[in-house]
Amino acid sequence: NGCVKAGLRGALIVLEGCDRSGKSTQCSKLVERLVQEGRQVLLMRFPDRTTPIGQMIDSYLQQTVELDDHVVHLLFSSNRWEAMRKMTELLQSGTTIIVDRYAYSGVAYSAAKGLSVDWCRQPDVGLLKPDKVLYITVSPEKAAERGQFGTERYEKLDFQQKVNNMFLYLKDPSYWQTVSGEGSIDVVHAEIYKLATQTIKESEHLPLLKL
Ligand code: T5A
Ligand code: NA
Repeated sequence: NGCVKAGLRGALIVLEGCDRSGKSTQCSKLVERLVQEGRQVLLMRFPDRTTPIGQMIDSYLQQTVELDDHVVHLLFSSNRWEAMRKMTELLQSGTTIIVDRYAYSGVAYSAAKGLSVDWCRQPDVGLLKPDKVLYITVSPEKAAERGQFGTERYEKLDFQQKVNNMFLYLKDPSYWQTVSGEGSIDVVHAEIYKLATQTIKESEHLPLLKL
C-alpha cells in the first residue's frame, strides 16, 4: 500500500511551471494526501530561503540587494547543493520527496535574462535527477485571473513569457509530464496524485540518478 517497505527507496518528484501555475498549492495538497495514506513523504522547495544562502537569494528576489546575474545563478544552484546530502539520505531510507521548483527554474529564469543555457546548466550537473518532473501549464489569461503579480523581481508579464519559452525548450519527454493547471484545484490535484503515485511505484526498485 505504499507504506514503508524495507529496502525500497522513495521517489524524487518535482513540480515546475511558471508563476501562478499552482505549484505550491498542488505540492501541499499532494503531500497532505500522501501523508494521510501513511506514506513516508516530505515537501521541499527551492529556493529554500531559510539557509544563509537562501537569505541572500530572498534579499535579491525582494529587490533589497543587487547581484550580478551569474552570482545569483550560482547562489540558486548552491542552495540546491546544500540540500543534496539530506535528500539522498531521505530517498535511500524510503522517503518520497515532493519538490516545489528545482534546477529547471534555475536555468529557465537565468537564461531568460540572457545568460547562455549551456553555462546555466553546468553548476547543477551532478544534482539528484528527479524521477519525474510534473510541468504545470496555465495560459497567461488564466494566470492573470489569479490576481496581480507581486513586487518580487521576476513578476512581470513579458519576462514570464520568456521563462515559459525556456521551460518549453528544456522539457525532456523522457521524464517530464505536462499537466494542465487550468482546471479546479481538485481536478488538477487528481491528475497530479495519479502521476505521483505511479512514479513512486515505478521508482522504488530503480537506482538514484544524477543530472
Ligand atoms: N527562481 C527559482 C530562480 O530564478 N532560480 C531558481 O533556481 C529557482 C529555484 C521565487 C522566484 O525564484 C525564481 C523563480 C521565482 O521567480 P517561488 O518562491 O517558488 O520562487 O515563487 P512563488 O512566487 O512563491 O510561487 P509562484 O508565483 O510560482 O506560484 P505557484 O506556486 O505556481 O502558485 P500558487 O500555488 O501559489 O497559486 C497562485 C494563486 O493561484 C491560486 C492560488 O490559490 C493562489 O492564489 N490557484 C488557483 N486558482 C484557480 N484554479 C486553480 N487550479 C488554482 N491553483 C492555484
Ligand atoms: Na510558489
